[in-house]
Amino acid sequence: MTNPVRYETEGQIAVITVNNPPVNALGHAVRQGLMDAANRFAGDDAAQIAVIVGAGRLFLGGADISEFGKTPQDPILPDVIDRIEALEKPVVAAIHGAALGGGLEVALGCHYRVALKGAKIGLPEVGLGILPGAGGTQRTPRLTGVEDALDLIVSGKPVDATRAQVIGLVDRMVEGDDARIAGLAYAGELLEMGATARPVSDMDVPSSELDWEARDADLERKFPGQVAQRHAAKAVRAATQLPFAEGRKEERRLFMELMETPQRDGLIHAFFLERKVSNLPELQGVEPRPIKAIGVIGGGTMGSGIATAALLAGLPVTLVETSVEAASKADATIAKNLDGAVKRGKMTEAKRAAADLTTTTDYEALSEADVVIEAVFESMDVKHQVFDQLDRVMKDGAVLATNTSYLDVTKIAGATKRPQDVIGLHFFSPAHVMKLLEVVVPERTAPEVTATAFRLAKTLGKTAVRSGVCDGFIGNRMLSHYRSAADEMILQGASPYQIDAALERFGFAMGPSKVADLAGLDIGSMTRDRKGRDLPGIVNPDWADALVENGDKGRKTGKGFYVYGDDMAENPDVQAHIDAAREKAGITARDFTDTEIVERYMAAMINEGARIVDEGIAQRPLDVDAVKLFGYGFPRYRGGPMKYADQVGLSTIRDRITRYAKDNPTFWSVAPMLDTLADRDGKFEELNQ
Ligand code: T1G
Repeated sequence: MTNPVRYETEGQIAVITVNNPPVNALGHAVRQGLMDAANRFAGDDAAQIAVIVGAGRLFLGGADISEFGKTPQDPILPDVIDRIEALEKPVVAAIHGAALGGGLEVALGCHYRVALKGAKIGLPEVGLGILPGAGGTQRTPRLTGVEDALDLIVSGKPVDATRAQVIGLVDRMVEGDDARIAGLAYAGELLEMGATARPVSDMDVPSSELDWEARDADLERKFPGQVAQRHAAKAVRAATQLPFAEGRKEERRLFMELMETPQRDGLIHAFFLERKVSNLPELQGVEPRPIKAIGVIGGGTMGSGIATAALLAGLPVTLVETSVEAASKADATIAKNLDGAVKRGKMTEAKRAAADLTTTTDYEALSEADVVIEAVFESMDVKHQVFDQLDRVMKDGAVLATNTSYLDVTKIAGATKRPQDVIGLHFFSPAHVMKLLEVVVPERTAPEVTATAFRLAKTLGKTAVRSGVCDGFIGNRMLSHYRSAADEMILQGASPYQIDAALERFGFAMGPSKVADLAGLDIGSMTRDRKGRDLPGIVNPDWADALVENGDKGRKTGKGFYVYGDDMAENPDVQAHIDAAREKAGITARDFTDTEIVERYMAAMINEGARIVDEGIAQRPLDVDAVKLFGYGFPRYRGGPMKYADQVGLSTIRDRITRYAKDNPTFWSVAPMLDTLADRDGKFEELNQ
């Protein structure tokens, strides 16, 4: 293997270039290369100053995440950085693109830092469930002060070069597009000034009046159940209380603790699956069709949200409605969405002014669109009418997408003259905010059309997951199962509020009754799927129907499982409806522990997830994880339901299901794939490879 680190001299300046595409991650060969380069520079009498640069699009992207969980190989990064810092001749980091995590820590080990305008500089480790483990928590506060260091390290959010200079993280910010040139120029100046090595570890940590206990309590509230943020703050605290060498030891100790957590494992799984999920074997080498103009049919919440998403991405949109009034209403909704995006800093004023939206009642206006997405009423008849029109007006090769959330996309496609061009794009509400896009692929869809859908998702900043055609696709099909498990528990004695609270403590953004309130209780009762059929083995919950009969349909009417006023409160009517249902079913209520609630809910989710993979609806377990993480509020630090199952152990999950099946064998039958894997002590992860 060629050395990823090159050493050369230009006059009195040594240039050390890291070239390890795609992101110059600090894998073993790079660490060894940097160590060798530092030693060579130390003994190179011709060179008086060194510049470290990254080849390609960025400086250094950080530690090589794929090495985590394996035995660390010497030299470890902290030692490499110490070696650089201990050099007697000065070293300059010349940053372009990004300096992240261990990448920034290398720059902090250098004596001077110059960054090109626009470079992203930060310590994103907490997002991976760890903390900066190569001196970052000790050196950063010495340069920026305690508050700015905590901001960087605990939020994990990078700053741009301009801000990095303001807070003292870099010495200089320059315009330009060549880090090597910028580094050489700065090094030349430093040489002329007679600048010397200036180790950050020799600097004092500026004093701080911070109440560390209160800050820790804040973090516990802000990141409930998560450990990395609090550990990271503890490491910064150590920097303020201990000499550098001791602080570093404490940083290492906290870092190693985090490395062992399932949260680290879950977050790293999430990092890689976010990238792998759109990397489909079937699309290797398949060119997407061009996407220059978008059509949207329907200007309701969904259609307007989809149009907003496209406009935010700078695509021109033509939206078709059935009447002039409806079209102008869509216009207003979209304008409001875009203005909101400007306010929240998601769109610049200039881009807002350039947003190119046409609303019309004339299908002919779509003749130039490359992709059209219909978001009309969920009825097969209405969809057929829309697709008849689209068949007539759309140009050859245009992609015809339906945003249905449960209708049979194969049937919709089959009714057109061009089934190869038809695909499902299941957006989640609000469509301009939610990250998930389920790409529903019927059998006859052309590969370029699927590739185009994935390209579109990327353009819109969404995470696309491929789903086959089935009731509810991946996400809602699973949802009806774990909601049913919740209903079963309510019937047997748990309260909806205990269930919500237990699952929120587990990490879900919202418990199932809050979700049901948000979606609207009339949208399909808790135990029925979206077509109103009962799921096998589950008693129909009369309580949700009773609420709807009462006019309490959830958030939109101000009352459902909860009463929505200034504060949110439990709806006192609910218990009587549940009592009635229990009486009817002849059930004496029993107590549930929070643990049992979580276990049953997760078992239902995992079991159905396994079926979905087995049937090929999802191609890999990681696709199931992605759907739940990016569309259903599953806690990222648990990596997704299938990852969680691997952590718990598949035979444990199977044992639980077998136990629940004693009372309700129809609903709780073990998925064949789960059974097979559990038999041989396997993991879902094997199927992700
Ligand atoms: N290690 C290994 N692989 C990585 C990687 C990394 N750090 N970063 C990216 N990749 C892979 C990625 O999986 C993808 O692979 C390809 O590179 C391109 O990535 C001691 C503990 C740098 C901003 O958290 O944020 O340092 O899919 O599609 O959009 O304290 O990658 O092509 O096979 O994301 O241009 C801290 C993580 C590590 C940075 C570039 N560093 N990376 O974005 O490309 S922890 C991070 C990113 C640490 C020290 C510690 C982004 C990027 P494939 P991409 P991009």
